[in-house]
Amino acid sequence: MSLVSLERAPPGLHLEYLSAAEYQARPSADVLGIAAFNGASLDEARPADAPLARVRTPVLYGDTEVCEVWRCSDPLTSGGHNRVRFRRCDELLFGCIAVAEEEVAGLHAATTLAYDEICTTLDTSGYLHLLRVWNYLPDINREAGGTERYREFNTARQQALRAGGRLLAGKVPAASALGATTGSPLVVYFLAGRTAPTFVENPRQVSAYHYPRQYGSHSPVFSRAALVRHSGSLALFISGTASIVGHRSTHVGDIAAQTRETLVNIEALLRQANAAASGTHFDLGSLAGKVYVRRPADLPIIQAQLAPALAAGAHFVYLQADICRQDLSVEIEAAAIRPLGAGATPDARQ
Ligand code: 3EB
Repeated sequence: MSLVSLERAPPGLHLEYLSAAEYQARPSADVLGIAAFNGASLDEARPADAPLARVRTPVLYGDTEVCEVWRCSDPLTSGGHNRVRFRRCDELLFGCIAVAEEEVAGLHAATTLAYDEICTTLDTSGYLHLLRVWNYLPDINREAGGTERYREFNTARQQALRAGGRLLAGKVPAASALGATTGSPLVVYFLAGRTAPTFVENPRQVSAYHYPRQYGSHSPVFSRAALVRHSGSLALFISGTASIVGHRSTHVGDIAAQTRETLVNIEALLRQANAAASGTHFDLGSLAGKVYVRRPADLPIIQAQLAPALAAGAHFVYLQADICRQDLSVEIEAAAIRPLGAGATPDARQ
C-alpha cells in the first residue's frame, strides 16, 4: 500500500463527494465523518472509528454509490453515546444515529430516541450548538394514523428538542428532511460546534419554524442556512431548499419552473449570507451539495435548468428522494467552505 498518496489537506473543514471506490482507495486519518448514499457495499468507515451514516436513497446520476466525506485537518478523536457515533476536533463534532422503527414503537418513538440521544451527546461533550442536521425517513409522505409521516416526525422532533431544553425557533440549525427507501431506518447525521454560528433566513420565505398550522400541528425546527467560522475559514450550510415562496409551494407540476424557483431561493440565501459574512463571498460556483429528485424521469429537466446556473466549480450529486411536501418535485441543499475574507471565486457568474 502506498502511503505517499496521503495528501495533506489545507487547514480547516473540507467537504467532498466521492464514489465508494474512490473513498475506499484513499487512506486518510483526517475523516471527520461520512454519509454513504446507497452505499450498501461500503463495509466499514475509514478510519474504522469514523462515524458512517448509511442513507438509503438511490443515486441517479454517475456513480451508483456516493460518499459525502467531511474532513478536518485538526487532531480528531472518536467516541459514542449510546447509539450516537461521533468524531470531533477542538471546535466541531460530526455525529450520526440510525433507529429502526421496528425496534421502538414507530416513527414518533424513533425520532424521539434519535433526538434525545443527539441532545445528550451535545450536552455531555460540550458541543452545544447544533449547526446542521440531515434527516432521512422512509415513506415520508405516507399517511399513518391520519397524519402524514413527515408531520409526525415534526411533532416528535419539536417535542424532543423542547425536552432537551433547546430553542424551537430563531437560533435553530440548518437542516434537510427527505424520504428514504421503504424499510430504511430513520437516519440522522449532524454537525455541532462549541461556538454559536450565525443563522440566516430567506426574505422570500416564511421561516419554517413560523409556518402556519396548515402544514402540521408542530412546525419544522430549522433555519434556512447557517454560517460557521472554523480555523480561518467560513462554512455556509444551506438547508434543503425548494420551490416555496412565502409558505406556499409554487409551480406545482412544472419541474423546470420549480428548479428555477429553487435557484432563486438559493441566490437569495447567498445574498443574505454574504451580507452577514464580513468580506467572505459565496456564490453558486463555490457550492457543493445534493439535488433530491422525487421522480427519476424528471432528472433531465432538472439538470437542464441547473447546468447553466451552476458554474463549473460546483459539485452536485443527484439522489432519488421523496420531498417533504407531496406537491414538490425537487429540493436542493448545499454547503461551501471559503477562506475568511475571500472574495468571489474566479468562475463566479454574476
Ligand atoms: C421547506 O422549505 C422544504 O423539516 O428539517 C427543507 C429543509 C424542508 C429542512 C426539515 C424541511 C426540512 O419547508 C422542506
